[in-house]
Amino acid sequence: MGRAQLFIALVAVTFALLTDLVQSQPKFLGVISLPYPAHMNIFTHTGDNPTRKYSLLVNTYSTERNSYDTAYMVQHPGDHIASNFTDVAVKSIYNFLYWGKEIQQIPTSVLDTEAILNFDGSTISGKATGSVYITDMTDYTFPATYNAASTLVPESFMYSNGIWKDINLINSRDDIMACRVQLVNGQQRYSQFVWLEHPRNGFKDRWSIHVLKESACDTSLALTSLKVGLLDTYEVIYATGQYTQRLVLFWTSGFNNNWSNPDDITTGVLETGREYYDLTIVDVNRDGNVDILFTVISQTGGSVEVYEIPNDFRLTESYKNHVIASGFDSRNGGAAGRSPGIARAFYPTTSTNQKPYIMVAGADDGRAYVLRPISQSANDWGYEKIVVVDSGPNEAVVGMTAADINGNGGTELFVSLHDQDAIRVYTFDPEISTTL
Ligand SMILES: [Ca+2]
Ligand SMILES: [Ca+2]
Ligand SMILES: [Ca+2]
Repeated sequence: MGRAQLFIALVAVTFALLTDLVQSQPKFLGVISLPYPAHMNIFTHTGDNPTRKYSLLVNTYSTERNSYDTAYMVQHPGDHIASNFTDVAVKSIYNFLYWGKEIQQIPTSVLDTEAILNFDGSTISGKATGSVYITDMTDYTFPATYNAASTLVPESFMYSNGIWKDINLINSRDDIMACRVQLVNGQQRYSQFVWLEHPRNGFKDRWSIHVLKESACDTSLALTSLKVGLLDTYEVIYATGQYTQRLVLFWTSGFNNNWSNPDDITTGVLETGREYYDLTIVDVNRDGNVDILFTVISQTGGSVEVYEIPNDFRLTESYKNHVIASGFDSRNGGAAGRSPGIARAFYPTTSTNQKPYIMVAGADDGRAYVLRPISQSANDWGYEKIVVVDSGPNEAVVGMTAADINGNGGTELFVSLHDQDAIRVYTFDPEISTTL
């Protein structure tokens, strides 16, 4: 090998290493400023313009008693990368929240319009009456918000998230399923698996709340459909309990997957004794079978874990557990501090023919993480744990979400720094040379 070839070889190796680095550590793009940002999700608009396709939904919370919180939409951030988001429009959607939890887009098919679903409720005095808000975005100037969980006598339930599903198959309108909790002196009084019935006369009427299972779940839930043998397909819901300290599944034997009769629903218990928080269903190791991705939150030693679902999902002892990240410690010093928070799968680029990365909000440890699979082998559950940002101890990082907001192939990652009134934006676009 001559000098020139050696030089080219070295450059090629260095470039390969750098490229690898680019994929691991996203580049910082800018900051969107708004007070107390927490949970976030992407909102997808109809229309073809790639830089106007996405907006960012942001929930907020203040820990002050009797205070109200606001939900925001950061409009079309993909149009504002050049200015580092200094000129992005931040629209207030609703400002009577009690500690915003998950905020998510309602599929356009449900209400035939752009709409947002929002959950709240907390343990703070004066902020305990949680709600399930539906916001009709037909008129962006004056969005209209309805509480699907309102009752004649207000009840103190905390709601975290929910799923849409036509549960009773009667009016072919999608209903909402959720897990909710009522606390008395910090202890759970009720942890309920419920469904909220879409009113016959449209979503602006009063919704009825039906309890499906008591002492069941209180935080996250996700729906999937699973085959058993060649012929049988079941709808299955996996759910977490932070207060029940149970990780459970529900399935229905109701006709045509009707979930409205509690007697048709069987509960399976996967695990007990830890605080189970976030849960999604995704094929983590890309072997063709969906898995349960969930977080176990704790003051010390929190973790991100996966359960592989066996051929017959009802055999709870046959689920296979993999801890993919551990050692999450709350650094806020308080007994209520927990880490991590949410863990969600995403792709750093448009190539989806590989294992997804996992974003992990550290919650009370003040950090945001990305877990990068160290190999593409379905049997390898190893991940590199990358700290995207560390906002410091005594601070909270609750929200993370991602999308390619300018349509150029590299994914942008949003991280909310609650105590810095800042949403930091990063990109996995290898062509952007801004440094972290
Ligand atoms: Ca229905
Ligand atoms: Ca899998
Ligand atoms: Ca991009």
